Amino acid sequence: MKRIACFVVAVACVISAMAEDGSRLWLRYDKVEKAVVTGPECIAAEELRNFYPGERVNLVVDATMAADAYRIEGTTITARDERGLMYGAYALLRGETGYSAPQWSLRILNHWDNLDGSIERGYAGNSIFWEGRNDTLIKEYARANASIGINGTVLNNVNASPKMLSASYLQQVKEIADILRPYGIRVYLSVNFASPMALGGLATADPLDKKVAKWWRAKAKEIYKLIPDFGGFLVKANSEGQPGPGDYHRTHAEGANMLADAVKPYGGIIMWRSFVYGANHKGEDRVKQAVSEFVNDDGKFRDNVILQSKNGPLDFQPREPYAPIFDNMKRTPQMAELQITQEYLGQSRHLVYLAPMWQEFFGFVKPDRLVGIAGVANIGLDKNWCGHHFSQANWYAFGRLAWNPNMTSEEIAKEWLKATFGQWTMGNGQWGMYNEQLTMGNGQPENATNHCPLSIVHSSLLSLMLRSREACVDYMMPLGLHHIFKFDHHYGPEPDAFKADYPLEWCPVYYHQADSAGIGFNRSHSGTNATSQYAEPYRSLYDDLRTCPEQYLLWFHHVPWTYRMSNGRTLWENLQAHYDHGVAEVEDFIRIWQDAKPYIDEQRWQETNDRLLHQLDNAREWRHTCLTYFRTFAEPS
Ligand code: BDP
Repeated sequence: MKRIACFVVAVACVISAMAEDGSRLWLRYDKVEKAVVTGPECIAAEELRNFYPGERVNLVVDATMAADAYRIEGTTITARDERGLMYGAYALLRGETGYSAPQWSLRILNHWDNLDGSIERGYAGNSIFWEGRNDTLIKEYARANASIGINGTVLNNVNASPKMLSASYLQQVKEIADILRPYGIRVYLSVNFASPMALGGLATADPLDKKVAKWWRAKAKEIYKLIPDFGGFLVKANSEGQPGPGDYHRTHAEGANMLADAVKPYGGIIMWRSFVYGANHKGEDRVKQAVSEFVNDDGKFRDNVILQSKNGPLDFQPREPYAPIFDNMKRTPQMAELQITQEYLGQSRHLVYLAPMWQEFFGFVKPDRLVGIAGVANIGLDKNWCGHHFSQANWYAFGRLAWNPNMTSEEIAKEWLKATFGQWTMGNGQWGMYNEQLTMGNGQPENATNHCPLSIVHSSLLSLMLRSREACVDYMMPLGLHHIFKFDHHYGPEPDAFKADYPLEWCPVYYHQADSAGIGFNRSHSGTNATSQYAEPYRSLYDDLRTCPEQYLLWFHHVPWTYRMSNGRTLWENLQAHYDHGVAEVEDFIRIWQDAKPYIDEQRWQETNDRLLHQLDNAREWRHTCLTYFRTFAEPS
């Protein structure tokens, strides 16, 4: 009886299958034009007047409130200024109440967009900023970011063209900044350290050369004249062929401080990246090099320099232990760089929800140790912005975690699903869709006696998202394996790859070290001793094969194929089981998606389904290629 009742309610709520291309993201409010809004005329007022379904909202300015914070009591929003009111307005539209303040004042997207319009590691079409620039889209982009609290954006690739700082491009930056400003978003630029030579005609870019420092000061002045609230520079120096202070035997601190002095009078900052390897510490285990490179600079940076480091010590792998540089730089403000674009997690072809991965990181590097957060954007000119409809969830999750890293992955996914796919708001505040055949995430048919079917669909999609990252780890590189991707494009497996003319640090065989004795990279005290870079208790925990968490096992240890794992089975058996599980998970995701079909609009359902089918093929390819190759060592004939 209960089932039937739910069915009737839900069917009544199913929307007609209208064409949906995903371009509206999570901002799918119905235009109601109902509320009378009192208070300052601003973005908050505009959004609420258009979309708030209640009768009245009061916007109150209170100068004693913290920056960006808001308080929602009933339908009164209080904040320090219009920006806080704007964040409060989007929160009210989400259904929030109470007080909220962001964890960090720097919540920044990093676009790896090139001036020719292409995007490094972009999987959703060309740049919205360069070449195909589209100001309507840029405004929508600003609004989407504002709705989740993002307040800064770096407009160009860290592998920066010196042309970025030419007068004609700076004029374009000004125009973009003018569009973003009302939404509280500041603009930053990546700079090429050798710009004074390439652009200014100087003979050197030595940071201690007076003419070089003068050139940067003049450039800063020119920028701030155009863009008074310009945020500052992001710098990739002496990394992967980029120029830097090391070219003149200067330290990172000397390089960063020279730039910091140039922007200091205007309140600008320098975000200096620690992603450096292969220069001064060539030959050393790559995951150790950032600490080796930077530890002597600790405490030597100006106070407007922030060291920006990737969450893991290698490079945005599906799973890495946290980067020990966060333990080692004790007197340097630090930011974490997360990658929203799924370079190593199936790009825009796999459904992988990244919030669980980022939360894992915050479990080790507590948010209060950081002064800001950056996310490498996954946005391009594709109709749905991110290539995959579900990749929008990663942009959303980044913003929400940048505001409040204590939110759970589940809370964020629920919010996003509701805003993106939940057009059915039920009277009791529940939302969802109904399908009798739906199964719970674990594949067990749901029992009608304990769940209303509405919540079954809800929990199925939620469960799919929450399991997706672990599934990806399992079918790609379980148990601490890493970087066994195909060369260059990082999509698909190539465990046997070794190219003599490439740096060793780019070769999969260097990372998995499979041989007849076992598999894994010995980074314990008997190996490269990378474990010594960690603070306790992790140093000891990771160093000992018996206490190392199994999810990092092959990251830190070279382990015999016959090694008995905690479940009593051998390493080789476990490795195979992980690959099998990863593939089985994707099969289940497809079942869940099939069952949701009647309740999702046609276009988004079909496009997501096509990608899921492709994901399954790719997951099977990973399993087959990796296990076939590893078997030659584990089970020699
Ligand atoms: C790697 C990317 C490369 C980036 C580099 C970086 O493969 O394209 O330029 O990181 O972060 O993940 O600088």
